[in-house]
Amino acid sequence: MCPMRIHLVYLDPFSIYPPHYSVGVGSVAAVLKREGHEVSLSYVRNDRDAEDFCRFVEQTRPRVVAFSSMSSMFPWVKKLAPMVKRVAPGAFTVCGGVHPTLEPACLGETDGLDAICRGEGEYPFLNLLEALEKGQDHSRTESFWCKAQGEVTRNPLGPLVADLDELPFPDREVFDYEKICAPGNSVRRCGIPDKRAGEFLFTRGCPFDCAFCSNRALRDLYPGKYVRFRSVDKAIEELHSMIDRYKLEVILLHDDIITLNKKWFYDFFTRYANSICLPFVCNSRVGTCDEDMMRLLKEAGCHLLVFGVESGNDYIRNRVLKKGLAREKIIETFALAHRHGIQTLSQNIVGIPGETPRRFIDTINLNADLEPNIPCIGIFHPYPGTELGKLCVERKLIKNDEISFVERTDTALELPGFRANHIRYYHDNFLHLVKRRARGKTRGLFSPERLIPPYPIFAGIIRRHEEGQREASPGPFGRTRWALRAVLGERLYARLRSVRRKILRNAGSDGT
Ligand code: B12
Ligand code: SF4
Repeated sequence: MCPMRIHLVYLDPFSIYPPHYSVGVGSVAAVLKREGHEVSLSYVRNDRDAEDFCRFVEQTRPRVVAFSSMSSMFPWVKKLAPMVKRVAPGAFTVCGGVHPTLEPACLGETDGLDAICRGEGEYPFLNLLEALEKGQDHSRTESFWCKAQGEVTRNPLGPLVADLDELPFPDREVFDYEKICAPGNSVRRCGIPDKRAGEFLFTRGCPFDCAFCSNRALRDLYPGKYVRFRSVDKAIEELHSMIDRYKLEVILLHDDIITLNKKWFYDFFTRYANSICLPFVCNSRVGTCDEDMMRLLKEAGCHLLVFGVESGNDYIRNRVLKKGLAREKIIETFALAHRHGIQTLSQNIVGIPGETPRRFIDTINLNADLEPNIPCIGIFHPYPGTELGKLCVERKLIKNDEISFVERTDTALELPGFRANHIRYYHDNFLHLVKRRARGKTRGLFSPERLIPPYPIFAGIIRRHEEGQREASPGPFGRTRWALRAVLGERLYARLRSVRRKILRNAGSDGT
């Protein structure tokens, strides 16, 4: 095949993350490069990047402009695809990634977009390029939906890559990886931000059925074996070569559940402990990691272990989210990690369909019991194709269907039992509420239960009071001063003090 010029676009507008790497895009780039294609990439975070990208396309005229998009980024594909057609009318435009995979109808709604790729894109994309290059009918390529004169041709999904080892290592150069792995630029708040960190992913797919997660929806698309692993040999080889090349000091393992397959786990981490032993961060799942595994994780250098707790309310966690986790097992697993000296991060969600403030208090309480080193929270988002995403559409709970950058930091739903401003309140104050509950403050005016509506309107006051109390000088006067400051707010309090000072000055005291 003749080499073609392909320009990839990684969309990351308004992201909460610093610039990062995508293993999926890197893998597509590596396969294209192996076939001799010339591959470049624009990393688009804002309007200025978008302008630079358009200028680049106008000047270099690539044969194909290929976007990668999750759901929240798709509005940017809608914005950029017509711009590409304006500056380089001959370019073929295509989009792959989770969003077009689970919401393929987006092709018909997007001007200037010629095709979408559903599912794994490495080999299907090569097939499409071959058809384009030979002038054949590309619209029949497996895994693609193609659009011409408003007509959409829908093709079935091609097979999954059965043996991940046949794929080259994901390409990092195309992403300017030197910059991405630089100290201070770590995607996870893993507590070691001043080191050079590298991201890896050795497995694909997850066998669990969580109703909020795209993984389950992706698995449903493919019959047969969906969960696959790279061989331990290849995984270790990739680690060694990237550690040498980029002088990595911390490893971020993005695999959904690194403890999923015991045999793979023991092989991999025994070799990791013996030959690499750099501190690493990884994801696990409660119920897949026993005492021996925890010991090996520690020996190998595990710095932070991430678990999805999602909700402390049993009904929400197991009936709505279908997480399938017993409360006792969660507590046991966190305690086990802490006993082995491994730090933990708990991932939680607020604003779930069926949730109420009262139910959410259980999440605060459970996190206080777990004492994770990092309690994290995101606002529920109804991702397309997921069980809960579909339920939200059916029940007309979605008030903001243009998914935007506020995803996970604001709610897209209108829930009957949980007002949007309360969801935001609990999201913004989660850490504080968990810490307070963990300090044993279970009663009194400022206990989390008290914050059930309408109390969140006092959130600012309560928070100021809490923070102030810690700094307050002991004794009843110190506390009263802080309580006053909390209730009045900084400005009014300062004014009151200056008036008091004036009065005292007039009376001959220094007024401190
Ligand atoms: C690692 C990871 C991250 C990392 C790295 C991001 C990345 N782009 O890889 C970090 C932590 C930075 C991250 C951030 C976010 N993530 Co994330 N992440 C994942 C995770 C766990 C693995 C992704 C992965 O590497 N998969 C394996 C690779 C091989 O698959 P892939 O990336 O989909 O790529 C393949 C195909 O999609 C396709 N393809 C992809 N692009 C293209 C382009 C073309 C042209 C073609 C032809 C094909 C193609 O071919 C690839 C190779 O086979 C997934 C869950 C999962 N298991 O998939 C969630 C997941 C993808 N993330 C998700 C979300 C929501 C986010 C955030 C939006 C969260 C937030 N609010 O900040 C951000 C968005 C960042 C961004 N700009 O895209 C959701 C997406 C749901 C959705 N429908 O949009 C997922 C599915 C998790 C979930 N909740 O269900 N994430
Ligand atoms: S939330 Fe975790 S365990 Fe559940 S399906 Fe998604 S990746 Fe698997």
